[in-house]
Amino acid sequence: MASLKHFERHVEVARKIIISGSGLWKPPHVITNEELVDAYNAYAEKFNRENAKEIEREEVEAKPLSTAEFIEKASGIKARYAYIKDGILDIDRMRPRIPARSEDELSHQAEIALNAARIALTEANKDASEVDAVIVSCAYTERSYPAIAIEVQGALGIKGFGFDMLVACSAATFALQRAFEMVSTGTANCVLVINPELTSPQINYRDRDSHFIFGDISTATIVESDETCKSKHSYEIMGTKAVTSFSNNIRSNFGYITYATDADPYGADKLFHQHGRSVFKEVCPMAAKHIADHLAELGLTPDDLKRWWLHQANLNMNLLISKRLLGREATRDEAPIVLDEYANTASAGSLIAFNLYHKDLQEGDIGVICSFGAGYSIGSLVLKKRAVA
Ligand code: CO8
Repeated sequence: MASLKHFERHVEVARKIIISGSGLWKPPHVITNEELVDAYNAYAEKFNRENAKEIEREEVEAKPLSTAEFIEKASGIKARYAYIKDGILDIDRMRPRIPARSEDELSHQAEIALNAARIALTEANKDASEVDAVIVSCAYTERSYPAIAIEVQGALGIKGFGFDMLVACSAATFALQRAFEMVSTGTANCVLVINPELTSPQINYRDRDSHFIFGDISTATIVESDETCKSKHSYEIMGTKAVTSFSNNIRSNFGYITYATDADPYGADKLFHQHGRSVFKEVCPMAAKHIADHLAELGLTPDDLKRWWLHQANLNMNLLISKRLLGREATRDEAPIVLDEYANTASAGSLIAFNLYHKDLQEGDIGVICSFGAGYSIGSLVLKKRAVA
């Protein structure tokens, strides 16, 4: 025990762990609320026409209509990016038409992972040869193995190791915590963490309650020590904190067991579904307490934060969380919102906010990256800006 303490102290003194670069890649296609609602409503009206008799006999429930006004007011979302738009708005399909790729081709998810990774490497002023571990962490991977991370590692010519991990909305923060630990203990010197959130294939565009929530995106982050860091903008990771608590309120039952259970592999329960109101009510206090506890452990208070890079699921959730902690709603400058343009991008949301809103911070400014969502899972990293090089 004594030697472990000594080791921890030694690590603390010897190496500061740094976020030295980040990358954000946006898909080329945008879908506005209006486009999505028009397609959903055309589908719902067709369904209701075709099932008019059953609906009248109360054997089938009529599909309710969606509105763009509701979506923006309830969530703050105005649009989202789509990796492939073709097929999503086709009311006879309502899912993207993603071309299958052969085993000899780069996979879709590795491609978008690489797009963000290359930007992060440039921002960190790093060559791929200086990276020695790759983590691909997101809500879904398009296959079980070989890991997408190893495919990316191969494409970039990185020596070392890579692995995939899934933690739904907290995949990015949990992976950054693993990277922090790896660099702290010396199992890796420079870790590339990538979040290729290809959510569109898992969205039920026929479900009025959730058809608007998600968008596709890819983010990447470089974690290394101050000894190797040579980037202009860098952040010391002051501390990390993770918590999970089981809940059925957000689920996707898609999985390899379906082949053996004879369940419908394309059933609605295999796609994303949730009890959104319950999630809202339960997760906001959990996330607020989590941030308060994490700051207290570091001898800080919410007033010490210059920036809140919060998970981007719902504008009203973020306002409520900041109000609980500050006694007032955080301003957009303090807690940037990217939901209007990007929608909910699963684990990447807080990292999009970080990518877009960090360079203006001054040396010594403190911020928190915090994710919250399915699991439930909550993850945070408290960062301190270093001198601009
Ligand atoms: N248009 C018009 N009206 C609607 C619509 C719509 N599209 N949808 C619902 N309504 C109606 C409802 O029927 C209801 O009507 P009534 O009052 O007559 O019953 C009324 O509007 C209010 O409905 P809700 O109470 O459901 O509305 P909310 O104010 O709660 O807003 C939200 C719904 C926006 C979903 C909100 O509850 C929310 O954002 N909750 C938080 C959810 C959350 O954070 N979830 C995390 C999910 S992400 C995650 O964990 C990662 C998963 C992995 C990624 C998955 C990729 C696919």
